Amino acid sequence: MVSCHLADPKPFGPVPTEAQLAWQRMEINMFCHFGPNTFTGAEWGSGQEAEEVFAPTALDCRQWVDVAKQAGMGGIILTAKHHDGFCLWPSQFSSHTVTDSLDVLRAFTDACHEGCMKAGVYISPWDRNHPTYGTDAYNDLFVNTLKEVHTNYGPFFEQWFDGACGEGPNGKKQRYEWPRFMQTMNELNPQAVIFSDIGPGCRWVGNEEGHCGDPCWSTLNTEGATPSDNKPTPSELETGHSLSISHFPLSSLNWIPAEVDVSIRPGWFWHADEHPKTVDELMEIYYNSVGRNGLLLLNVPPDTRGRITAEDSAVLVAFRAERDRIFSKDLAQGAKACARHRFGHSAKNVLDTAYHTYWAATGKKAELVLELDSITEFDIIVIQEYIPLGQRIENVQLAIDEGDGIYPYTNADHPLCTTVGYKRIIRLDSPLHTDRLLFTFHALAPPVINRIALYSSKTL
Ligand code: FUL
Repeated sequence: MVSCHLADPKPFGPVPTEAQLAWQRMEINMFCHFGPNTFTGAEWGSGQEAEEVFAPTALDCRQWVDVAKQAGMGGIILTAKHHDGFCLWPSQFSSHTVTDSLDVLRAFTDACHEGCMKAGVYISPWDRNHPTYGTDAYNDLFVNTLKEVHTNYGPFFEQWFDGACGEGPNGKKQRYEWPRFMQTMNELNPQAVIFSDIGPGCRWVGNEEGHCGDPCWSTLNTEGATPSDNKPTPSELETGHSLSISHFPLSSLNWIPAEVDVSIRPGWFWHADEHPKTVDELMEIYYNSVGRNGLLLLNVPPDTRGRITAEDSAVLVAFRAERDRIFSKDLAQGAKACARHRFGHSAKNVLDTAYHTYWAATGKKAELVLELDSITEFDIIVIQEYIPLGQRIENVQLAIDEGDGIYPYTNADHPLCTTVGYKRIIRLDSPLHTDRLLFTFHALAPPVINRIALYSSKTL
């Protein structure tokens, strides 16, 4: 990754693996819920649907890839098996599947491969169809299913383990053998980021409304927890656990960043009478997920043809255009950045766009001044911590030059923002006009920052 020299700061606390870092930098991915529910109007199929119900009339996974690309997404995760147990590939371990000639998972992975799109897979442990569900034999079956999918269709960049655990056809709940499932995944594809309510690759954000908590730490205590039992509460999943407020020893915290799964429509599956969210709603979700240190996994369900609707793709294209409009011109470019204290890596590094260059401060309270060429109007500030060295910042304060001196813009009770992490996008209540900004960072360890940028939400 980065070459080390003597003045490199040491990592602080848990840090991401290379796969987790690459995952976080994807920022927005697409989720595709597709299966018998697409045709029956259900959200949770009973598992008793006839296989023939699943009959897309014009399946086109290349179109999903094209739409995802136009929306600026780098990965798509397909529900290869939802709770109804129906497999979108002809599995040898189930009779509730597509036919050989309608291998959707193959069409999906081929289209992703051709289109340089990363493919991910959702395989629900809860299975309302399989006769063995609720017995020990089901755990063996589930391990075999993972092996079948990852060996024949992989590699996948992400494996999604849904946390739902309901009853099977025999009226029994399954006791999932999580350590075995995770071990199997490690053997099959150690690079895959594994999603479950508690990771280990990434965690559920605790809600399905499209927002992280504030703060949102990528660190989480999972001691004694499994994805089904003794888990942190939804509000703990929203905020994560910080070293400062937690009573946990450092060793019990792990790097498990938040993934914000939310649907573009009211349901996860396509339903004829539902419509997508507006661009403004999607922007709000973007600010509250990617802008708060999360990864946005936006569900865009294909319809009964097996295509993403024109209505959904139009909103996605407009959503991308709006992000491009605001974030293509960094008003801090050409500015000077200076800091009295630095640990080898100078403050000017916060202004370049290279990921692995950063300013390393020397104290837990650190100041950085940004001097702009001229008085500039902006209403959005983006800050990125260099997370390969850990998440350190607890809050940020801002003071600005008002022409006759520098005055605080925020105070201790209302900081500019709480923790930063991979990316923090701060929207100001009203535009600021200034040519000098003084940032004060309060951190658990000397902050390491790789980017500060300024934007205007107005059309310039
Ligand atoms: C939930 C499931 O029960 C929903 O059907 C959906 O798949 C969502 C992403 O996760 O736990």
